[in-house]
This record gives sequence, structure tokens and C-alpha cells, in this order.
Amino acid sequence: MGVITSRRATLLLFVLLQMSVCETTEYLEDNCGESIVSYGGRLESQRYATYRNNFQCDVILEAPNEEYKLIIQYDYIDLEYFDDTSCVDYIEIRDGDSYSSNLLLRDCTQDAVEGYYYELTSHKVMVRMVTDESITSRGFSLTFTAVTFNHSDCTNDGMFDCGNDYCIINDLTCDGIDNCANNQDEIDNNKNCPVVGPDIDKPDRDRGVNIATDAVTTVLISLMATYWFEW
Ligand SMILES: [Ca+2]
Ligand SMILES: [Ca+2]
Repeated sequence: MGVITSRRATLLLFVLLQMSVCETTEYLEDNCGESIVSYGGRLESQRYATYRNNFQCDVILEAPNEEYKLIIQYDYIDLEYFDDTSCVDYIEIRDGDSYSSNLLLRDCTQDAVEGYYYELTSHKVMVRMVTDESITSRGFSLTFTAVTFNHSDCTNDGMFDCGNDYCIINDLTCDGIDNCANNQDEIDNNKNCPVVGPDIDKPDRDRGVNIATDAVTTVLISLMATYWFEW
């Protein structure tokens, strides 16, 4: 095994930075006590397969301005419970940014909430997770989206009309996440999206970008592998 030289360490750091640039999902455990200000995205409990024991953490998800309201959709909730009725570990969702804000959910299984979503009255939501000293599980994954109900906004550049009273920013279309709560931002009648299917169905412009990106990535990896062994 070779020694990790400073140049190799720099190369590793470069690779890790490239990976982080591609990251779109936020993780609760990385943002304890923080606010995540965004027009939309995905929040998951942790990066790894299972969550931590003895864990208490909350984050505030916040739309960039107060004209927006947040909607929350659950992908899954899978935390330890006892006897099918009592949550041992749990997630809390509050309609606002404090512990006194209206409690929307305190739960540990997705049975009651699968496919369900909340429409908040504010532009902030507190997400909190509490676990005990043993037994972990998969955790949770949710999607949050800032929406406006003003239909004149939908016609503005940079906005997308979901067709269900929601307008979202255009950047949230065609990203593989159902931000509209009816999937209109992801299906092919959205003029911005390629037809759902393999790459061959995508517009030439997107295929060209993908091919170019793949080529650059391949060259970079080849160069890095070469330098690694030469050092
Ligand atoms: Ca537990
Ligand atoms: Ca989307």
C-alpha cells in the first residue's frame, strides 16, 4: 500500500468536492439547529442506511420569501415502534419554526402517511427527529416545495403552473421529484421535460449534454488514475 502524499490527499479532496457538487438531497443529521432556505428539495434523516441511536435533531425548512407556502410530501417514514402502536423513535413535523408551532405529525411508520402530503399555512416548517439508545431503522425521506397560489405568478418567466392551484419555480421541473403533488412537473405534457423513458427518448440537446458530461468525467477519472500511480 502506498503512502498518502499531499498530492494524493489533494486529489482525494478534489474528488470528494466533485461528488458534493452533485448532491441535491439534504440530510437532517448534517443540519441540526440550522435553517435550509430553498424553493424545494428532499430531506432525508441520514446519509447512511440506518439512523443513529441517542439522536435528537431539528431543522427548519424555509421558503425564500413569505409569499410562498410549503407543501410536504412523505416518501417513507420507517422508525422503531413497539407493539404496532407506540413509537419508540419518531419524527415530528410542525407548521412553523418553533416547538410551539402547530404539530402536524408525530409518527414512526409510513402506514398512515404514505402518499400523503401537508399544505402548510406558513413558509416555514420544523422537522424534528428523536431516537432512543438502541435499535435503528431506515429513517425518513420527505419532499418539500415552495408553492404560490397566485395564478398570475404562473405566467411569469421562471414559474410553472402545476394545474392544481400550485405554481412552482421552473427549476423544480424535470428533476425526478414530484414537487407539484400531482407529478405535472415531471411528465411529458410539461413542455420542458423530455418524454419519460430511456435516454434515447430525450431531446438531442439533453443527450448531447449527457454525452459531453460523460466524456469529460471519463477523461478526468483516467487522468487521475494515471497520476495516482505515477506519484
Ligand atoms: Ca430506537
Ligand atoms: Ca420536480
